[in-house]
Amino acid sequence: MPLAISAQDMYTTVREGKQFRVFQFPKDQIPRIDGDKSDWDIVPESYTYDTSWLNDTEDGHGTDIDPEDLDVRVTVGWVKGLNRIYILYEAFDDYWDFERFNPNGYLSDIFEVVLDGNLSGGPFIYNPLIPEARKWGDHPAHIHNHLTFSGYHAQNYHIFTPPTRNAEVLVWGAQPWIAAFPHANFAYSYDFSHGESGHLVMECWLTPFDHAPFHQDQAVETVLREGSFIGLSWSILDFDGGDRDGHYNLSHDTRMVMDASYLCAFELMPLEAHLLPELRADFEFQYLEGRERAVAFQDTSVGEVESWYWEFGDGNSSDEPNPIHSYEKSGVHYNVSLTVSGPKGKDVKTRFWEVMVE
Ligand SMILES: [Ca+2]
Ligand SMILES: [Ca+2]
Ligand SMILES: [Ca+2]
Repeated sequence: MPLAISAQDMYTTVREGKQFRVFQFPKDQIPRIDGDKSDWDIVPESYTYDTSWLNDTEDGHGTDIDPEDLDVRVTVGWVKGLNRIYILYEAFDDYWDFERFNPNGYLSDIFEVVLDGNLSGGPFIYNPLIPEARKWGDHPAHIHNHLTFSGYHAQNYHIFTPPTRNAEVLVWGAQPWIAAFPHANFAYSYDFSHGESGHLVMECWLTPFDHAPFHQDQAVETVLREGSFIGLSWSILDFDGGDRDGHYNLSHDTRMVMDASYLCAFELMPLEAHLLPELRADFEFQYLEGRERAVAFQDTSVGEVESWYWEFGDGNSSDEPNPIHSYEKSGVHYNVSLTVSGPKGKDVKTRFWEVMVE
């Protein structure tokens, strides 16, 4: 179950507790990762965070960002039942820089994304318990910190825009495997060369993790649930042919790149009303422990329902919204049906052979 606390309780400093939103795609309209953004046309504009949400808190631009220098739009989505965060990144840059190499190993303009699937918060690059780990190099403390701590409970993706040398991502952490398919998937669309201006589209999915260690087989994905929150932020590192020109970030605090307490709270939203059917019958059920052959049925229909009619498959029926039914015979599988009626008509859901009483 989602925790019954608000994002405000969890993030009191970042963006004054503002709750950002993740759009839910219906399962028959999942975005195709192909660089064509038309499958995002169903997303209302209110889910898109443009340049006006950013602040360059390190390189001097502040919130006074010249759209002739950099202009971006970021939209985030999810699909109920899949542990994936979909991102659409649309950007204009006056100088796309993708032939550079700097001593930190960053190639090209960077769209830096940090994801904390289970809102653990806290530092995730340098362990504050081992201050020596802040020193680069082959100091044993640094190596130990890197392999056991960096990116473990929150993950930092330096996404190249555009890809360079066939690389899409540099993972700042000890788990480069998180950027490989099927944990992630990237596609781009752009028509410019190094040093030119132009528009770029990048769409991707990333997998959220409760923890993602060096050893992939010990990783635990975050199970995404409607109404719960993830930690997420991004920063655009804009290089325009020289030193870095900007560190434009959503958190308004560049500590976001290494400390998950500076991420923003994003809520996994339900489907927008216009994407829901007018009426669709559905239900779930649960076997009640300690009560022999008793099954609790729960209506999960979509749309306005005025009356319910349950057929339990043994000749008995009920017109309660959420009945509990005790079967007489065990060792049988039952076909259970729920018929719902409302202003938009009538609909029925049958679960064939799904209710089996021991
Ligand atoms: Ca697409
Ligand atoms: Ca620029
Ligand atoms: Ca640039």
